[in-house]
Amino acid sequence: MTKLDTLVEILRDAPDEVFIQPHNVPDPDAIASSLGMYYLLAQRGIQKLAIVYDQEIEKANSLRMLEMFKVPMIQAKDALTLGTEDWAVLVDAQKGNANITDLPTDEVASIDHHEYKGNQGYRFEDIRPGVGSCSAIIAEYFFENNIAVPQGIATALLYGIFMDTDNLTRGVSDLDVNMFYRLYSMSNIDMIVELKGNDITVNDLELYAEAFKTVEIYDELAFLKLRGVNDSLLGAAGDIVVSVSGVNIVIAYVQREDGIKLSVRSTCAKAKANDLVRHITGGCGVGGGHDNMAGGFIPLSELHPNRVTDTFIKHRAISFYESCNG
Ligand SMILES: [Mn+2]
Repeated sequence: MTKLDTLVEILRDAPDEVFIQPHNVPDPDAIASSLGMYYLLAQRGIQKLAIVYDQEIEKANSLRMLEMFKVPMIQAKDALTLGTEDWAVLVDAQKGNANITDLPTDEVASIDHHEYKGNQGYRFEDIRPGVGSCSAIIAEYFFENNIAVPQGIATALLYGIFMDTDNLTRGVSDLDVNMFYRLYSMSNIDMIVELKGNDITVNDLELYAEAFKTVEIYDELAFLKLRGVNDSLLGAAGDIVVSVSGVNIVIAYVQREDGIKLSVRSTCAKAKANDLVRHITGGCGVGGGHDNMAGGFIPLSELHPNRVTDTFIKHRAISFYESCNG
């Protein structure tokens, strides 16, 4: 029995609908994984199936993906039939993480590549933190079960692997490379070219321009502050700054109404992104992720009124960095 067989067998007992749910503000890897999982489950006869996500899709390439691949995703607020009798299969996400809304559904399964959050009582879990993308895990489900991958889905999964591994350079595992290789010949590369040409909007460009002016460098560390609500740009802006010669660690953050959202990048083995973000948010927020990329959040209520946020973040990051060098 394959993993997919096991999952399908469990889902056959679903009392009502089965919702596939990626993390909030879905990125290309989350969208591709949801689409792949939707196809697999539909193909295996699971009916009453939908993809639901919370919040907004912000990035231009993610929005373009929805159109190009006709991804049947709906926002949680529009999922009128969603209720406690329904089941959810989480993809590219785990229950209890700061990046996913706990909807009324019963989360019966998780397929993910983020840091393991511990036993959350799923009936099925396939969580592989060593893999660079969730798309690679979903692609393996197709091949393991000899299910032909339609061109659109192959292309979406290829793009998901591409984006989450920063063009096969970040946190790449053998599985990412093998799946990339197998999907490549089935994919439509013109579509990838088009997606790459839809990375950012004109409005994003303005936010980037403003954010890059805030960059402060301290040795291998760089700080970047973004304005505005579109916090999905955080990681992308961080990726650009980490490519600056001499910079190996980036702390990008945005002050929102409800708190501070952080995104960390590191190409430095001794100062890992997940350890750094946990150090910054220690005792006042949540943080986690991979060695190379991580994220965190500090709620407004935890922010000390007499401590300037920028200074607080810089102080914590620098003290962590110095301790790694010490
Ligand atoms: Mn992912």
